[in-house]
Amino acid sequence: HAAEANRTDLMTITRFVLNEQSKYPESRGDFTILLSNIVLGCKFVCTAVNKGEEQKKLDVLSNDVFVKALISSGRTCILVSEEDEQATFVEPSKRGRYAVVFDPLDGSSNIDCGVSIGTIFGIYMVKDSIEPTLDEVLQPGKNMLAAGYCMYGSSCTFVLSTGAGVNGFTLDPSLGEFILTHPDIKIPKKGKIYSVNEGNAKNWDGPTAKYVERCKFPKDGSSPKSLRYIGSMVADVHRTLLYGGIFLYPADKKSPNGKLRVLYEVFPMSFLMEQAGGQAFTGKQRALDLVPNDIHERSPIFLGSYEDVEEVKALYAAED
Ligand code: AHM
Ligand code: MG
Repeated sequence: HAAEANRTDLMTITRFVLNEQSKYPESRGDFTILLSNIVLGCKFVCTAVNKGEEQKKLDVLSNDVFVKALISSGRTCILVSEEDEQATFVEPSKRGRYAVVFDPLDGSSNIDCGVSIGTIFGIYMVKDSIEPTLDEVLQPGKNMLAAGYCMYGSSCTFVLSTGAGVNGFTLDPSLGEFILTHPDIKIPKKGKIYSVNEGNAKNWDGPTAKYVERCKFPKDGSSPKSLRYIGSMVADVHRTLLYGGIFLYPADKKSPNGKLRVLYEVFPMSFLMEQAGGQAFTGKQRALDLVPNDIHERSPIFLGSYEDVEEVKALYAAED
C-alpha cells in the first residue's frame, strides 16, 4: 500500500517548502511566496518550450517572465539575470528581502534540436532592503539561502535545496503542480561517468588533462568511466546528481576562467552538489567559497561525486 499512499499524498512543492520552513516562522510566508513565483515562471517556460518556439524568442520571453514574476512577488530587491548586463534594482514600493540570481534559459543553443534545457537560480537574503547595493549579491555561494534548477526535458523536473538536503519534484501536467518524486537526493560516493567538452583538450592545463586521461585509462585496475556530454548544464548536472560521476568545465588556455558563470551557474549547482553529499571545486578552492567581483564573472568548475572530485583536488594539490 506504500506506493498507493505516495500516489495520493500529493506533496506539492509549496506544501513541502511550507513544512520545511516551519522552523523559521518569521520568513515562512515570504519565502513561500517568492518560490511560488519562481515555480510559476518555470511552468510558463515549460509550456513555451513544449510548443516549440524558436530559440531567440524563448530566451527573451523566459527572461521577461521571470523578471516580472519576481518583481511582482513583492519579495525581491535585486535581480541578476544572465540575459541582462546590469542588475535590476526593484522599485522601493515593491521591495522585499531577497536577491535572486538566475539563468532563465540555460543551454538555449540546444533548443532548436529538442535537447533538454533548464532554468537555474540562487537566492540570497539581503542585509538592507531599504538601500540595497550590488555587494548584497557579490557574496560567496555558501551564503545562499536556497538554490535549484528546473529542467525542461521529457518531463519537467524541479530540483531544490533550501540548505537541508536536495529534493526533486515532477510537474504533473493534469494538476499543474510539481509533486515530490525524488525525496532527499544523495549523489553516489563515486561514479562511473565523466562529462566534459573534450574538444577543448588541446588547451587544458596539466591536472585536467591528467584527470581525464585517468578516467579513460584508470591506474588502479578499475574499469574506465563512460563519457556523457549533452552540452546543456542542467541536463548534465541532473544526470550527475542522480547517477553519480563528475561534470567539469575547466579552465583552458583560451578561457582561463572556463565558460560557466559564477553567480547563476556555478554557485547554485555547487550548492546542490554539496547538499546531496558531493563536492564542487574550482581548481583552486571550494567553489562555494569564491567571492565574485562581477555579477557575470566566470570560473572553472569540477563538481559531482565526493570521491571523484577528491581525485581532481589531489591532482591540483600535487601540481603546486
Ligand atoms: P549558455 O548560457 O550560452 O547557454 O552556455 C552555457 C552552456 C551550459 O549549459 C553548458 O554546460 C555549456 O554551455 C556547454 O558549453 P560548450 O558548448 O562549450 O561545451
Ligand atoms: Mg547559461
